[in-house]
Amino acid sequence: MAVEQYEKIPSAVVVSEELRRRLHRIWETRPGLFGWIATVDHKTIGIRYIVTAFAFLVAGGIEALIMRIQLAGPEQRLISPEAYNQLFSMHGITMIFLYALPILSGFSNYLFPLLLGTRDMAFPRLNAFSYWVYLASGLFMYASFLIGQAPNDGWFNYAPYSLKPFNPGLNMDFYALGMVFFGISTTVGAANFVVTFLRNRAPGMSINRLPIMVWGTMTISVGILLANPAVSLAFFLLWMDRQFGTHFYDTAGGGKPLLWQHLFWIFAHPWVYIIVLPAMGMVSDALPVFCRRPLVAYTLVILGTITTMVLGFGVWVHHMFATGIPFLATSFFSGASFIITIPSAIAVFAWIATIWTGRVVVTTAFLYFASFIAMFTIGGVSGVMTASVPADLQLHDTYFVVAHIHYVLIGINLFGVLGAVYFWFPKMTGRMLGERLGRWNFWITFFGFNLAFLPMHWTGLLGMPRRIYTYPENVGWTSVNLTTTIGAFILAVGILLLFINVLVSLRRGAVAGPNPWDAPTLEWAVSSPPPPYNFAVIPVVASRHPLWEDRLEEASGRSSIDRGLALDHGKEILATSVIDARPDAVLKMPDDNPWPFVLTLALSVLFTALLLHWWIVAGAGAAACVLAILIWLWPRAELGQKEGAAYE
Ligand code: HEM
Ligand SMILES: [Cu+2]
Repeated sequence: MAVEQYEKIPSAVVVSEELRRRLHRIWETRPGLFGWIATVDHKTIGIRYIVTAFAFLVAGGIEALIMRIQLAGPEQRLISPEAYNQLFSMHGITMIFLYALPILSGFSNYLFPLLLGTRDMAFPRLNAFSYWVYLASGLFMYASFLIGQAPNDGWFNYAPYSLKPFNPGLNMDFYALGMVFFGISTTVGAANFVVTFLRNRAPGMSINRLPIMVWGTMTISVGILLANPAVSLAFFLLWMDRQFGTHFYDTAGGGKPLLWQHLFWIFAHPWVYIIVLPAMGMVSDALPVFCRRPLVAYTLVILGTITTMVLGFGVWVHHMFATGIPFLATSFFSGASFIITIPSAIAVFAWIATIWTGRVVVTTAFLYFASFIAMFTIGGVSGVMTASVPADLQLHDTYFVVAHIHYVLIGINLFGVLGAVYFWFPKMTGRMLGERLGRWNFWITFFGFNLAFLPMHWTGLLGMPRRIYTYPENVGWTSVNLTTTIGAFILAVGILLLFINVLVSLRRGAVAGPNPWDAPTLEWAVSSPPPPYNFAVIPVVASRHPLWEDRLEEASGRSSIDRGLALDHGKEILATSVIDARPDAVLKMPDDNPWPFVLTLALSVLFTALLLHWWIVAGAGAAACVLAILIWLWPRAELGQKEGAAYE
């Protein structure tokens, strides 16, 4: 719909203080404990996700540092082999599940409605629920440390070592049930992103005008919905094997350990793209701001994002080259793994071209994004090396692979996220992060990371297997390991500086104003931090860069930000059509609601009881869940939907 047409709508109003006050009253979360538990504000939930994910990053980081002290020299006896097993397993689980995805969900939750020009996510209560379940399932898995029985078979948890005869404690049960629990959070979260993407955009924000991170999150959300069932099933079957003596994975009863590997990796390879694509999206949106030009090859980058996700479902067997599967299968999956580098390379070239043809403003955020590109490339190249079967048979289960995963995960996820923190912190808090401390933070993190992980490629080539708690003196692994340990501590100091910067800037940072970076997208059109209702009137979008329309020629008209629909008869947002974002209907949004929290408590009781075999309590927990869902979903008169006829 053209903006001109939209402006003729009789009900469009100009923003006024009166309107702002009214919207504030409608959208504000109630104060006190009730409001804290019951809030459904996507901004609060987003920040909770980010803070919690950083807390888990610190936990996972401490686990890593303990491992690195143990590995600093040969024949050390700081921790027992069993403790080492639990540490590397919880480290991987924490980083992959409790940090890497949730941190991105945090940014997406905070930013989605702001980027899309709306007032909340499609399902605000589900959003609160997905956060609470994430927190509860994370604490559930971490509770295993309290009884000294944390998961101890690595994050990929191969059978048969995970089966009862070899692993009689509760370790595996914590992981198995914890992952089924956690899967609830990611599934409902993903559904929420998909629907918000499809139906809750500002009028005129057609799908070719969306920020890339929105596309990235949408793509991985579909990926999560397809991948998650495999892992929930895998862990459920494992739990059955362990509790009830079924034989899915156990060879003695005719089961197949390889079934585990297939189910796990058909989930987990897509997952590694799931935890990087939104970070790539954030860089695609934020990097161009510091190059003072739009991203090069917008459409190709989006197609590359989608292609990566689709191909990501067809390469899982490259984790299983060493299992003795038929030659034909290895060739196919090797080929597929080579092909998947093409769409990622497109993004890399697009970023480089954007820097190349832009006018670069060097900030801490920019430094993170630029180094992200370099490390992405290093991690990508070591990945292609392992995609070749003969090379992989040498490299498999050595430290080379550990170097590779850290280059991609820290390089893409962590560095992208750190840049994003510098970029969006002003929006979230109203204050700038200190640039001076920022430079220290960046250079120390960057140096520490590379000092730790670059030599690790050699550690692997020298033949050091991963997941060993110590090594003998005369095999030539000592100096590389010592270097890695020193690098790891420097990296930790770098991250610490970020936290210091955040704490200092929250109090004393320069006041940001709505758009400190002179950025083009809608979140920068509102105050920092944004008011509870985000936009006083629903904006109308005429181009991909609404705030740069005065200097770019791409817009057919002008976006309208202070004149539009007020939607102030209660908590209301606009539903728009899937492709062109034409207004469809006015949706009534739910108020603060404690039931997502209560349902999470009931689920926690259920899972804890299953863990401890308290079957009666488990039954009660399940009944409580049903009850909580019923109350939550009970139809209420005030939550209706108004037909949008008046807006056509
Ligand atoms: C302070 C930074 C970090 C250090 C020093 C570090 C160090 C380590 C070490 C020593 C291992 C165990 C290797 C072994 O014995 O096999 C490991 C494994 C692993 N790390 Fe990290 N790591 C760090 C950050 C991260 C991050 C940010 C991620 C992901 C986002 C990550 C993901 C993994 C994974 C998936 C494994 C494999 C676990 C397994 O074998 O089951 N790490 N890391
Ligand atoms: Cu893979």
